[in-house]
Amino acid sequence: MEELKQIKKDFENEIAEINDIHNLEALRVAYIGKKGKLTLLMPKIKEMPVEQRKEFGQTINSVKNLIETNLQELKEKLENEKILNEIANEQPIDITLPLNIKKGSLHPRTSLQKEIEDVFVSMGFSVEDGYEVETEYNNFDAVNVPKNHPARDMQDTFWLDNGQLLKTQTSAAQNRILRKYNGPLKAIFPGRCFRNEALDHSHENTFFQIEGMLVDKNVSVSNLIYFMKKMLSEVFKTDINIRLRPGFFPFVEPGFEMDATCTFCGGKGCSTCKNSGWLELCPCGMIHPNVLSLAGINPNEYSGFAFGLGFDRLVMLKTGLDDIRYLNSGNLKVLSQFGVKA
Ligand code: FA5
Repeated sequence: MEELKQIKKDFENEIAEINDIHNLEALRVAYIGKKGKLTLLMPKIKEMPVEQRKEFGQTINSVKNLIETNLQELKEKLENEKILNEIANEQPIDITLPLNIKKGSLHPRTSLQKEIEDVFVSMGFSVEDGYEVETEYNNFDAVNVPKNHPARDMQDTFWLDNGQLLKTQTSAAQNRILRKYNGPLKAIFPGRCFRNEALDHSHENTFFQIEGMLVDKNVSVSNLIYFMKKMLSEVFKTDINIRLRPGFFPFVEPGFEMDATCTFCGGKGCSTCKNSGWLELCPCGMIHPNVLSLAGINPNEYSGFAFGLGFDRLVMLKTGLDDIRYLNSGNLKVLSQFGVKA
């Protein structure tokens, strides 16, 4: 019992000196570890006279409890102190400081494309992909422009050595998409087009079109007018009127040029619309029966409309940019004025 009392006393003296977690662990091992002072006393119970065992057993247990409780309390205290210390020494963060991070923005073409896609998707259209390198068949033959037809000369084509070409129009994807659905479909397919043209403020050799097709039973020109009017009104956030004039494209019959009320003067007449009140926006028409047949769709059962929006020109109208060449220039001074934060 004397030894036990001494152990308790020693422990209390030693723990009072401890101020870090490593020494605390060493103290635990020294007293209640496998070969600790208190642990080694335990077997001695058996050597004692029976009448002393009970008292000794209770005392050794209470000393053990006291040691464990003291160790646990100090451990928690030291751990808390460590955390508070770390917090106190942390570099303060000033959340009011300006961040010197230059964020990019979406190209005006990209943000308008997303807007237009959203409008069409909300009307049940899917958004399809086209290729940039295309076969002569898809770009011309499959859309009813046979070899040696003068209509091929309307588009100055970049030919590749292997006989393929850089697509001159998004219409090059028509055949593939018509085959994919093989019947009713509503799809738009934006894409980059290439023509070997002389450049000016409204002509690029690399430009974008957004093409659309709707195929079903009994589709008429009024469906075409409805969807185009709806799309333009959403994009320009105002009611837009459109009108159709006859236009020739081998893949539509009848074919049209579609004009919209000038977004700058609201139709009154200004320099942008050359005082006509109208802006030429996009060629369109009812899909030619040959185009449907070439894609394996029966033109007696199905009809449809198609349009090919000159997308860069729409971006110019929306942004007020007066030269198409800015759009491919990478000129951040110009482009960042219209960018939508990504
Ligand atoms: C076509 O490309 C037809 N595939 C469009 C079409 C689709 C008609 C479906 C009917 C049905 P066009 O060559 O007119 O048509 O070009 C369409 C639009 O692309 C033009 O109105 C113009 O806005 C734009 N575009 C054409 N060439 C250029 C160019 N070099 N630079 C910028 N935009 C151009």
